[in-house]
Amino acid sequence: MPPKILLINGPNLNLLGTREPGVYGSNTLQSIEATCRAHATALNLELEVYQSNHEGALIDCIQASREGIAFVVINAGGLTHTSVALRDALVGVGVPFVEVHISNVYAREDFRHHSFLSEKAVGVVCGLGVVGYKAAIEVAAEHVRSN
Ligand code: CA2
Repeated sequence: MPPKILLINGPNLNLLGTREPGVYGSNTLQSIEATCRAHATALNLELEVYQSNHEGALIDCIQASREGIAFVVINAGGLTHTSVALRDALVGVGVPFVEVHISNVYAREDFRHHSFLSEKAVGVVCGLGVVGYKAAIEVAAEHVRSN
């Protein structure tokens, strides 16, 4: 059985491809998930995907990842900049994770420059669009093979 990794997308990322293409590109969340699944399969990983607009649901999903998930790739959306609870969940389950942002958060408003997750992440990718998700999956592949 290939190792399982989990891709989590947070609030409003279900709107990808419908609005703000100048900031977030024109790919839908479904197409990003399909691209990530194909990339994971090519790296002999199984990919589960989850998106929610609700902080508590995201925390439940992270807690459930204790069972059988080797690595998490997460774009927590706006909760990145506000949620101690999401950080606590990620630290609490102890599953290694990479933080992804489609846009370059450092080229945007100051409030996007701080992340409650980064300090606990294996690494952070931002500003690379879909490529950033693919890079995070490659990091997951390396990580599960070397740990
Ligand atoms: O760049 C990213 O991936 C973000 O995580 C996206 C979040 C934002 O709050 C973070 O600062 C950076 C927002 C997601 C909203 O996505 C939309 C997509 C299309 C249309 C409207 C919103």
